[in-house]
Amino acid sequence: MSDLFAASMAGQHTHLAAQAGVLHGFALPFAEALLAGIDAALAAAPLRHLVTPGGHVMQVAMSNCGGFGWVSDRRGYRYDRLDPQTGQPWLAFPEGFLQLAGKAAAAAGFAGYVPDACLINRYAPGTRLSLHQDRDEDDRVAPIVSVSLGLPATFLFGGLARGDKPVRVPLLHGDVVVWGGVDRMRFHGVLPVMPGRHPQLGAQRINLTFRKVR
Ligand SMILES: O=C(O)CCC(=O)C(=O)O
Ligand SMILES: [Mn+2]
Repeated sequence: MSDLFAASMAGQHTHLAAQAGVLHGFALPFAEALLAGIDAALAAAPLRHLVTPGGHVMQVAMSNCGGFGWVSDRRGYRYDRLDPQTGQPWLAFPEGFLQLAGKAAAAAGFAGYVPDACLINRYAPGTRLSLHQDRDEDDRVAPIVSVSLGLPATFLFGGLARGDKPVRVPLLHGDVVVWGGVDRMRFHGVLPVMPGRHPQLGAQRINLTFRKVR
């Protein structure tokens, strides 16, 4: 997609469902702060490929910041206050993270959003994320605020049943997807990221998903 297209979409919202939508370009004013924060978070807790309970190595490389981090191993999926790899707490939300998440949630109709976790996902070209629900959080109503940085991607946004046919949502650097309330438990995923180079991030897509765990 061209820069012209990206610029023409910035500031627009795409409605996905009653309580879900895309805020095009919403994170662009925060991009510099987000990239600095991601560097700091990854210096404390390097990206790693987690193992699923079934023994598969995940394609997406992951880390976390905030009060809780999402982790997976042979024992299951869960949130942990400590990085199992270092035994240390995850880096507290860097500058700008809570502000962006709160403003994006408010723009999508969820006032007063205060997340306590941020999963950092790194997609190399060819990497996908299969359809799933975010279901390890105690709070199943507060929104997920999902920020796209770097290479474009196609987000799949499905229904409340795994078999519901998902819509394909093109996402660019700076786009934010928000889903909560009655749409909080919708299935979603990401198609394989196409090869390319992003001016700031190079050959990768980074996604931040903010969640309210407790
Ligand atoms: O990368 C994305 O856009 C979605 C990530 C996601 O669904 C997750 O981390 O649970
Ligand atoms: Mn998810």
